Amino acid sequence: MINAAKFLILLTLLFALGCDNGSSSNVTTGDTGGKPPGPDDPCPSPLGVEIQVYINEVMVDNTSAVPNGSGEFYPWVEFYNPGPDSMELGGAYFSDSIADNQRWQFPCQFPETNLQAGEFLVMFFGGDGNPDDLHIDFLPEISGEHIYVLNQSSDFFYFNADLLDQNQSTGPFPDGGGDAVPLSVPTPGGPNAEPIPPVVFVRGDLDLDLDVDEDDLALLTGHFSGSPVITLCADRLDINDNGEVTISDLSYLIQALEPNGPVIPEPFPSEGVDPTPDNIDCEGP
Ligand SMILES: [Ca+2]
Ligand SMILES: [Ca+2]
Ligand SMILES: [Ca+2]
Ligand SMILES: [Ca+2]
Repeated sequence: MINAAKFLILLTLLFALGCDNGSSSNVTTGDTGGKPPGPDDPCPSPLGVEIQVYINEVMVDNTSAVPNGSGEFYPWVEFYNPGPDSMELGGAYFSDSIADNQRWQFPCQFPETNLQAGEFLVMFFGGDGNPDDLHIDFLPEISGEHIYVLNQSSDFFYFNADLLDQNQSTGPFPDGGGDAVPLSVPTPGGPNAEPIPPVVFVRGDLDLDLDVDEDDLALLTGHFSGSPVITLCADRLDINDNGEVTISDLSYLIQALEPNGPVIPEPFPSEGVDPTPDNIDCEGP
């Protein structure tokens, strides 16, 4: 019995050690083409617990907002060390894929990757694979839902690029680990600005009287026959909330105004925000 218990303890210890080494040795081996892991690795990947740094702000469609050192416009991501200790990102991985979370590794020879407590680091995408260049060596998708991964699992950053306009960034407010929301102004290298306040509207209310009736139907009919309704919040016209303004919205509104017709999707009948992401702008009345 005693021997069996010792054996079990040994097995448990071996398993724990194996797991501990496994995450880092696999990383090293995979990255160096089979070179044995160990202290010889000039740029070892840090363990997850060693990196307490947030992915803090992201701009994927940077056409004119933030130039890089060469005056070019590439997507960028901001990292933030909330402290109290300094953090070294050299050797850590960054990726836009959970399945492939080692897409790019921070180089080790740059003093910039050592973040003091409270410090921000802005990294541009679009590197050319040159390890002497402090650029992320891939380009991110600029539409759809995404999750970014730091150091394989140290931090995850989820955002929906479809909610962002060109030159608009997303991140938590205040800085740190909260949900990413579209921010009122990009702040690369500094504390995040306040979120853009959500725009409220009534779906189907085209004449802005907070009611949906035959007057709005007349306007929507005109919209599809040569008298377009001009509104910054085109979400009002997406009566069936399918993410596009088409003639089907007109037939939906006609039916919705009939007795026992279909109900117009929210926000209706009261003002509210569009609950479903889409590419339609809604920035004001
Ligand atoms: Ca910022
Ligand atoms: Ca109305
Ligand atoms: Ca529609
Ligand atoms: Ca919508």
